[in-house]
Amino acid sequence: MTTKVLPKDFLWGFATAAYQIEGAPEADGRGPSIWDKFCAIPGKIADGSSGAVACDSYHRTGEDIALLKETGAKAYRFSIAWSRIIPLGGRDDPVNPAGIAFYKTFVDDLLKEGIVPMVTLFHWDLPQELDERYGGLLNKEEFVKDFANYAKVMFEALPKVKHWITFNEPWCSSILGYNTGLFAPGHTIDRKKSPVGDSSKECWIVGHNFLLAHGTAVKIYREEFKPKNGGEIGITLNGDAVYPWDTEDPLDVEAAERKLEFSIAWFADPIYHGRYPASMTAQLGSRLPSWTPEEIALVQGSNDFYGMNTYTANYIKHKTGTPPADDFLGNLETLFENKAGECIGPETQSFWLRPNPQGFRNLLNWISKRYNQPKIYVTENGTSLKGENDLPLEQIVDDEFRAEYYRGYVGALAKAVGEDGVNVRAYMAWSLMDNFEWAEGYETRFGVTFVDYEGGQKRYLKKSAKVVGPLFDSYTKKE
Ligand code: GBH
Repeated sequence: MTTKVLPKDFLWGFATAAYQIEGAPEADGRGPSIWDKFCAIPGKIADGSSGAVACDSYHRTGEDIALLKETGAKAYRFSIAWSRIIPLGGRDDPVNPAGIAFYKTFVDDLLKEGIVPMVTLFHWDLPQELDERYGGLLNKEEFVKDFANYAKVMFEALPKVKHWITFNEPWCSSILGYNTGLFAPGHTIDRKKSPVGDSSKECWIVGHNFLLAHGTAVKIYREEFKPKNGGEIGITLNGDAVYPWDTEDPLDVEAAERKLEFSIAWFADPIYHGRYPASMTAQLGSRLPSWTPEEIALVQGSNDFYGMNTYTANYIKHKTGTPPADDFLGNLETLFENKAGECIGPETQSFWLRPNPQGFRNLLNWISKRYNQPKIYVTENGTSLKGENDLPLEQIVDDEFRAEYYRGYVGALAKAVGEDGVNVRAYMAWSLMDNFEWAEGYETRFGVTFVDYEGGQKRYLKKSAKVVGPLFDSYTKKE
């Protein structure tokens, strides 16, 4: 059997996000985002840091493109900072030409080097003004209209972009932003952590609003831009693989399925099937917003591709009894050991992440089956490495653990395509370079490039940067 299983035009490359790499929060008229505000609250970010400088990519686009060239990447997924484009965010607020010019030039520069841009419109950095003005993501009427306006401004500004992603991981903005409060804007029911928030309700409202905003932007793109520009648009959802804690216990088997429904199907079922999953309706009742016919008509069928972010796997153990009102997992526990005491994978720097390539293959199959074989773009996949930040440079750049992660995961992808028939057409490794890892600050590194934050943001390619390209080369058909 041939190992050349990926189509010739398979897109592979690396991903980043605006707030994690750009820095320059006040340059050229950028307005503040909810992450600028959140980082300034003591105790929210592990090392007390923020994205104020990060990788300084706003001033180093040339260096970043050179890095991409060195890796041989065919594509680059990056996100746009809404508050650079419309500093106050709203549809009646002024558009900032300097913000537009920055991304326009960047896209042109990428294309000049033969690198395909894949653009995320929203990677969590809502303009701060919208949060203050009307409650931001919680306000269905206003948020949907303002996002649609911003999306349209970008579609108009960047006609050469052919791959658009509306939202990155709405699960994270909804649950971490409005239930646990770990991410901006930090709402949670726990009054020790936040003066505002109702974890039993707000996250589900925000999730609903994301879907509507996505559907609305897609409608605009399809009606006004796709006919002339010929591009495509989708949403990126996060979700990790599952195994029942006890494969003999039907309740664990069911719980494992429920975990996927509460993370992935929450968003993907409305988009592909026109409804929320039954398990969520059953547990959440009227706390889960219901769809009006007009709303669901916007959302159903609104993906040209399925954007998939995935990193790890969990053993799932069911819980008994009525779940608490703030439960968002689906009345279950996520574990790294199963009943037999087997461990799912080696430790990394991220407490939530342990590599498990077989899980990736399983999850690709699950998505493919549940959503009738959509075209899948893996828009993020990667790992941190235990203790990496404390190593000397010569050991950091020799990141065999990360290289092995990519061998395992890309190998699993090739099997899913070649042996299981899953339709995967792109893969973006997370991340092109070490960057601001949100609530973890800079201690956790995900880059295939080391960024020397103390040494003027200089970049050094790690071993893993040189492994991804040859891997895809080995799996991709030449014609
Ligand atoms: C991605 O999310 C992000 O898109 C990217 O910006 C980020 O840098 C990258 O991961 C690496 O972290 O137990 O409440 O802390 C991945 C999905 C879901 C992974 C939430 C971390 C932590 C949940 N993330 N999860 S919590």
